[in-house]
Amino acid sequence: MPTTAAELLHQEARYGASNYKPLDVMLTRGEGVWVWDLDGRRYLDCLSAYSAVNQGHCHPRILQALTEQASRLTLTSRAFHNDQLGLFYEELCTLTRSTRVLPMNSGAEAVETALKVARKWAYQVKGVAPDRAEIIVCAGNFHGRTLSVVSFSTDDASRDGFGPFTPGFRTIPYGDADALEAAITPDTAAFLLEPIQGEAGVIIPPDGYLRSARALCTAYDVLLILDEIQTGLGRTGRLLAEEHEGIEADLTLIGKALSGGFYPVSAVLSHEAAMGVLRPGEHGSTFGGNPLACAVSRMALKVLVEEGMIENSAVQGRRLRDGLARINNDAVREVRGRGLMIAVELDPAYGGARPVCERLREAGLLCKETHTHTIRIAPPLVIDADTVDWAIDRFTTVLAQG
Ligand code: IF1
Repeated sequence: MPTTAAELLHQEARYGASNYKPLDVMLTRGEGVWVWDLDGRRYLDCLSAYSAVNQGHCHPRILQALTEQASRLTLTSRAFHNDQLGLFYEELCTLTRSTRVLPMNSGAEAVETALKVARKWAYQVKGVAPDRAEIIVCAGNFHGRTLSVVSFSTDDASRDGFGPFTPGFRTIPYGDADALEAAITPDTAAFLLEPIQGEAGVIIPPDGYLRSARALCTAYDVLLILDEIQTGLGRTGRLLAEEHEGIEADLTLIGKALSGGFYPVSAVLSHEAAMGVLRPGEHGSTFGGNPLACAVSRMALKVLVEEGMIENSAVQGRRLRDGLARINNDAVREVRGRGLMIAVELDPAYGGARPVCERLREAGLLCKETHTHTIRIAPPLVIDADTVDWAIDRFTTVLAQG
């Protein structure tokens, strides 16, 4: 039975697909904002599994909800009703001011579901001719790894070698409302975007862009689909990032922290007109809406709100961003973000973000680089001020070593 990090790494290399290049750290335990490796070293988790662990690692109340439900009923399939689904539906719709919800598992499945609903809505409600529906997406998007989703990716690594691709998508620059209006045709079903582009490097659109997108989609009868799988559930200091511009999407996608990192759960939130196009047997999933997922998600949402995590994200995010921006080091070109969705962009002359992430690991922080020169910083939303200050201090020291 392999037990050392070296033995476990060998197992991964021998038997696993090589579709990731993880940082050199072998984690074995997590609690709150902290994780521990096999040698007992402690790290501040500044990635939160890409915002799936907003509530902190192994949150005790979510764990209790999981174990209680898991000992009673885990999966029934949707061929039968279960006593958690209706409760999950109502609590999620009430919290997000939605009318309807369709539960899925991964974020990509929620995106695919929204694409299908938008196309069906275009044919049945808007009157677009069969197979002519178009969906507008943004350059720099990240919406998952399924074949239809990578069909409209602008990232070569996500697309190369996976053709032929799903047709019916039109790409425009992110943040450009004029480009959106110019791209809309009578066949346009929907506009899909992230309120803040995560994988692209925490790209925040110009103020008013989401309001303009909302107005244009309303004016031209186009569904506005906001992918809040990463920005949602408190990450940017509001429950949903759309709130920063006071708008409501027609379809909102959530996932990741919807289960607090305990279980793959995603959902498509909608108003009646869009989701109403689906009839029994037209869409589904073996695990979608299962009682274990529902029980875990109900508690994940409950602790997120009851324990003030959303407000804490705003407060500690401001503290962390201001602290990072005050680092007096030419290596830092820009610090940007909303709430605890933060990126530090390094000067290209500094040698890239990956070596900094490796030095940060030695200093006890786990961060992830994106696009060569950018470090993403996204700790769990339960981080406190002392830990924020500790992180700023570590960042300062590590950058000074460069
Ligand atoms: C990986 C990236 C982030 C997402 C948004 C949908 C999905 C994601 C805005 C799909 C998922 C994950 C995927 C994960 C790493 C991570 C990621 F680096 F890949 F791009 F966060 F930025 N919409 N993002 O961020 O959700 O199907 O994964 O549940 O693929 O390594 P999923």
